[in-house]
Amino acid sequence: MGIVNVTPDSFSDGGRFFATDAAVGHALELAAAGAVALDVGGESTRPGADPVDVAEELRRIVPVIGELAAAVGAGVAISVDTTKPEVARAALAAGATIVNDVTGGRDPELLATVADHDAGVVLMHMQGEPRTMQLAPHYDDVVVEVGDYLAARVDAAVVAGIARDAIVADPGIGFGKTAHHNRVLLAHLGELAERAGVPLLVGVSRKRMLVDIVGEDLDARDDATLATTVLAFVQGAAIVRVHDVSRSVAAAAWLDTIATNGKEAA
Ligand code: PMM
Repeated sequence: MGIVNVTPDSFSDGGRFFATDAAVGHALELAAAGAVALDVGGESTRPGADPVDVAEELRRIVPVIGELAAAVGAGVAISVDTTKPEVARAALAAGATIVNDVTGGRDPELLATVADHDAGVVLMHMQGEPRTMQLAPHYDDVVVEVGDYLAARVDAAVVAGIARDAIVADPGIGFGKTAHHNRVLLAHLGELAERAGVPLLVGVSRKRMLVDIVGEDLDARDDATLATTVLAFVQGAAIVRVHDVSRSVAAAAWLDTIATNGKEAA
């Protein structure tokens, strides 16, 4: 899944793709690089970010989604990264087929909207909310708590009328978690997927936990992202959400080749 942030304050691309044309052009490059989904977001969820109102979020993303829906082939899905039912509804009407909700469908109206449109949904775990989530994250057992939370959100989505095979769960790396919590979750993706009962999506791309290891340099951050992509796939994740799609697509192909050759040799 390629990340298309249509925000002036995104921490990772500095708002370079704020204009509609630039966002569409960037998204099409990600599709050409092999993305199977394009995740279009108009509200930054980075720690401490200010909320954006519905009208502004719609103004940012609906034209981008409309243009992308007309331009991409059937093999590429458009996802909208939003927590607001009104925005989800407009995005689905404009051609998106997936809603990526970092609040895990806390708003029942969002789940009902996804069900009404027969759309897919990504349900992410977040402790607290973006403005305050990094102040004092606490878990007694982060794998059990995040896994059981995801399972409960999946159940809520199914009760709302969303098909189980249209649901993906996400442990929410960096969302109300310390560096230690993030690392424990990444080391237990298989157990998390089992607890959640649906495939997992993992987003680590260019995040603070990598900056803490390799520094601010973008190339180094993308190399470190690649390491987490490989880790995520080896641990059984189904989808990674990344800025640099071509690196992750290449790594996934190499991983497949190596794993297949290994099985043939055995
Ligand atoms: N991370 C961000 C935004 N949306 N959605 C999902 N499902 N998972 C994530 O990890 C996630 C997300 C923040 O990162 P960005 O500003 O680079 O998009």
